[in-house]
Amino acid sequence: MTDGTLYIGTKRYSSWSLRGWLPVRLAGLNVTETVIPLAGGVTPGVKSISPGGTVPYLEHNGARIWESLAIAEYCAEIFPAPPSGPLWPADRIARAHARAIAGEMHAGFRELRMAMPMSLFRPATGTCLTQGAAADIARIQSLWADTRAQYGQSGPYLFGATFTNADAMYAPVVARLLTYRPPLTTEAQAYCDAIRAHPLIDQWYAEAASEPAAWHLEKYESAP
Ligand SMILES: N[C@@H](CCC(=O)N[C@@H](CS)C(=O)NCC(=O)O)C(=O)O
Repeated sequence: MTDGTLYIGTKRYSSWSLRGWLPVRLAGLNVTETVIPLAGGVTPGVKSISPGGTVPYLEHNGARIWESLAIAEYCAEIFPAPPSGPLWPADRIARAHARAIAGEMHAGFRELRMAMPMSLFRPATGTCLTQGAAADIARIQSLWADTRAQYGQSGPYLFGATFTNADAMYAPVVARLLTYRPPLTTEAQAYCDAIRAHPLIDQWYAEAASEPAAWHLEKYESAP
């Protein structure tokens, strides 16, 4: 018997699902995971289950939460001190910065998200680096560098040794950069490598690799 269900989309493509799944797993919520194969547009199985019509969607002990950032906040609120470390930085100023950059990701970087959809195993040619995507990547590298310079001295993540909700919000960006391989600064590449090496990211990639071939969508699998 679990405390609820986390609904997510196909792991090889669903960037928002990864943003919700990470805090749920970091917090150690005892929930069943249901993966709904995405249709690559409107997915009837998602529309019928989620109040917001999107995944991730979490049902937990009576709470019904859609929107990845709301799931991240919920996890941090009910499990403020999981073994992996706090989901938001303990320091108030650092925490405000973490929420600002997480919010910037949740609300923006549309050009990057459109030009380079998350597709974990797609063979990439690098031809999809539009001007808008390049501008988004420049801003992301700058905010990563700024955050790490201010708060990241104790480890490889944005706020040091602990993988926080801010890292969870940017993990799908890392996945895109690893797939499409645009030019990156040495520091940004090191951050991407650290995120990819995290055990939960490794688990996500492994589970994505074992999804049924019938769930694969041709438009996200062929080289762009
Ligand atoms: N702002 C939402 C975005 C969620 C979202 O767009 N999820 C996609 C999957 S990655 C979705 O559910 N699409 C609807 C569908 O496939 O019908 C969040 O942060 O959770």
